[in-house]
Amino acid sequence: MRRVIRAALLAIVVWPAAAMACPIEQPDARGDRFAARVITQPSTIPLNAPFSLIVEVCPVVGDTAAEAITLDATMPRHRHGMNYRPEVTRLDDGRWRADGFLFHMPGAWRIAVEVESHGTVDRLTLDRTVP
Ligand SMILES: [Cu+2]
Repeated sequence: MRRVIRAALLAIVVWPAAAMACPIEQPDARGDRFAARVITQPSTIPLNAPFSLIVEVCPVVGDTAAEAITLDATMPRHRHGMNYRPEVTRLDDGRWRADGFLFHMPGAWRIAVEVESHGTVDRLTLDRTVP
């Protein structure tokens, strides 16, 4: 009896990961193992004012779900990053919200999404320009 219950619990725990084939048709960023859709709030990134990101991540290889993500941004041409560290919170399976992004200069920025899964990190990047 106990074994049956354990098997049932395992099925419940494993099911969401197995069900997560990548639903993102046009990802904003793509790595070796994961793809992401990144929505900024507001949709136009403001200069020198905080904004948020909604990040949806799904596997493009296999069906291993993302366990955690780390977000950062840099200006590659200027070789510097942000002066603030965004706070990332998990919304539900495969979705995160990041608050406290702030781009203090106009120009080309690169947002990096590092996706952790089973002890590995997949790095995805997307470029955005702040007018
Ligand atoms: Cu700069």
